[in-house]
Amino acid sequence: MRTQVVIIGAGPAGLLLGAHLTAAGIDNVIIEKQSADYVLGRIRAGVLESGTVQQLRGLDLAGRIDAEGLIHDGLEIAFNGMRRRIDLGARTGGRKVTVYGQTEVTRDLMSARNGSNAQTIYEADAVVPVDFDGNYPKVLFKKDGQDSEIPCDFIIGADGYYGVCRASLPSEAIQEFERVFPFAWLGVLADVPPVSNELIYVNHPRGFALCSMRSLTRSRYYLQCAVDEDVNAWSINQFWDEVRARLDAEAAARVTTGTALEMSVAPLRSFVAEPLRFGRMFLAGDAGHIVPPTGAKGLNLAASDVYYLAGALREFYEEKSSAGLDAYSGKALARVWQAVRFSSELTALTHRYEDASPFDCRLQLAELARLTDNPAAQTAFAESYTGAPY
Ligand code: FAS
Ligand code: PHB
Repeated sequence: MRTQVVIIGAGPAGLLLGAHLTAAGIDNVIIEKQSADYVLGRIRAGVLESGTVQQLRGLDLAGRIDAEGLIHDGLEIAFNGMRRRIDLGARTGGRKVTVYGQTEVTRDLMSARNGSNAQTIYEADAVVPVDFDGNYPKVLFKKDGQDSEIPCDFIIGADGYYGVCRASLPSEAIQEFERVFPFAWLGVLADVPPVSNELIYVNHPRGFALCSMRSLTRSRYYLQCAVDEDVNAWSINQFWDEVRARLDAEAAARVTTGTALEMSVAPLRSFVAEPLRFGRMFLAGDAGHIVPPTGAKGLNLAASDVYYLAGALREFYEEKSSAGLDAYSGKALARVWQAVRFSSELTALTHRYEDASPFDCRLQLAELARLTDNPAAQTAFAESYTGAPY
């Protein structure tokens, strides 16, 4: 079997790129180490930038988003016992975000791919990209115990932070930048109505909290916790009590409790690998960068990487030009670093640090007051949160 592009990883980055390439008539195979059900079982992002939605719409894959997604043109930031709204639409000339779970995006992309003749190999073992520094790359893997290989023109590493592609590189070929935050997020997904019709980001002396949602009947909550928090040490009632403890009285009174569909701890880190291209192998999405989820950027960065890469591959095959491929890494990284900056800033502003002095805490509150009072600060925040145009 030979193909033009092998994509390693069937998460949102891999599936979205596969959809673009299939639509452009570029032959591609996706190789995934887990099962499709396992990939769908991961509960992750919830907020889509308009660029991400527009890509799906351009691929005729936005039917469910248009029917079920929630358009948000504002959010609230709670601190010092009050809640202040930032009008995202008013500050950006109408840019909004769509609340629609990553799981549903993945489901829509998987369903479209299943309906096409594009091949996806799930539960592949020992996946290894080789010879990508030459002109004849290929991907080796085992399937049902059988050794296989797929020669191709290009390999795309869409295999996430713990994937094999970045790990296959010689250390001298890549520079890594990382900041691990001294806390994590304890997340709960529950079939209860959200506490508000918009997201609430909370800076509280007990720690950060985020009140989000997947629909008007399904909520997603996060609490700042220790990096080594034991998720099994929490009962769902203790979780709801802590959510209410970190909200103002009016919001706390509106929290609807229920059983957890999912409860998990996610670490927070910023990570960037440079460059994102190695001969005929390219990294996209979490394989190349990680942001703390505070800014709701992880999934959206995967989408912008894919947008650039899909355009470059179309240009290569249709116009025989490598200009887009040569420019990909620089272009993607410029956007990545802006998202890292914004996500790191918002994390520092909304989370409580054990070693913070009373002075530091007052400074945080002063910055939050400026952010929610000052039109220029609100505009800068809203432009970053809704996502700059590609
Ligand atoms: P993914 O990690 O989603 O997908 C990579 C795929 O590659 C996986 O299916 C994996 O099984 C596969 N793979 C790995 N190694 C392989 C190998 N050797 N061979 C073949 N396949 C291989 N972002 C937000 O915006 N908001 C959030 O709240 C949020 N919460 C998150 C919580 C957690 C626990 C994590 C880990 C991430 C979270 N993110 C969040 C970020 C997340 O949404 C990512 O940005 C998004 O999944 C990126 O998609 P991919 O780049 O496709 O990577
Ligand atoms: C989510 O709903 O999972 C979510 C929303 C906003 C964030 C992070 C996560 O900043």
